[in-house]
Amino acid sequence: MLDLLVPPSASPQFSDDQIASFRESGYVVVRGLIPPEIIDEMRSLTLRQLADEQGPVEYEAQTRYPGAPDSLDAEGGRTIRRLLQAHSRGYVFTAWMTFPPVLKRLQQLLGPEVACPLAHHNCIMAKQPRFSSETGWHQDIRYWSFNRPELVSVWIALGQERVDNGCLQVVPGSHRQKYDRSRFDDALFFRPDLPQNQELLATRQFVELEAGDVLFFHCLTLHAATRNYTDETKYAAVFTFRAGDVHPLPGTRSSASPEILLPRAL
Ligand SMILES: O=C(O)CCC(=O)C(=O)O
Repeated sequence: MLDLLVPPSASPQFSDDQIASFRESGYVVVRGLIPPEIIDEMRSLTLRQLADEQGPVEYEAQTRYPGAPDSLDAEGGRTIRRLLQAHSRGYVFTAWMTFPPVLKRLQQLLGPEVACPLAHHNCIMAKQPRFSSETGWHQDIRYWSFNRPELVSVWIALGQERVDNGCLQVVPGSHRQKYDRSRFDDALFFRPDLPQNQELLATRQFVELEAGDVLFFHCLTLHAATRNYTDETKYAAVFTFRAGDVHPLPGTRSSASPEILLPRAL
């Protein structure tokens, strides 16, 4: 059982400036939010399950992202990109959500009732050196179906995230703009070939992280990442959260899986 007591050094909640920055930019980073013992356990489970190819997984070839092998049988096609269903892989992938400095921050962004849909993210991203692909510019909400686009994703770095190993890139303030459908391609990636889009993408920021750092980002924030150009795999655990009055639409993939309801704020 993990000891989730707040270490004396941990700041218990977002400052007003951090909340304002999240509302303005669509993301905020908290350094060292997740204690090392939680990160170590997440990382060792990840390494073991990756080595055992413990399913369910998504392979590089299945992403169909630029640079991915053409098929599962092509060289590198069965390189694991995502360990899916993180919550089923070890209690640590659930326990961290009730770590008070995390729960409090989720409630500051989403209100007193927070739920974690298991249908989206809920995975460990692995970006392996020999075979990894480019994730194009997108908003996470594109394949999700909720009554309001008010969800926050949480990206937990399980090791260093740098420009050269394919850290996340985000466009500050992109969650506050409305975009014509024509600015996205058929797969709902934001088209980097359009001059109007290029102007916006030129303002991107690279989100470099250390193990235990956490990126909170809005489901409408445009983000992307390159492949991993180093010789070490990059790992991150990623989950999404919704407010109490944001509901998955019936009959969609978003409502097809259960959710974890987090303890309510008093
Ligand atoms: O690490 C990456 O390639 C980004 C993944 C991503 O943005 C996503 O799965 O929504």
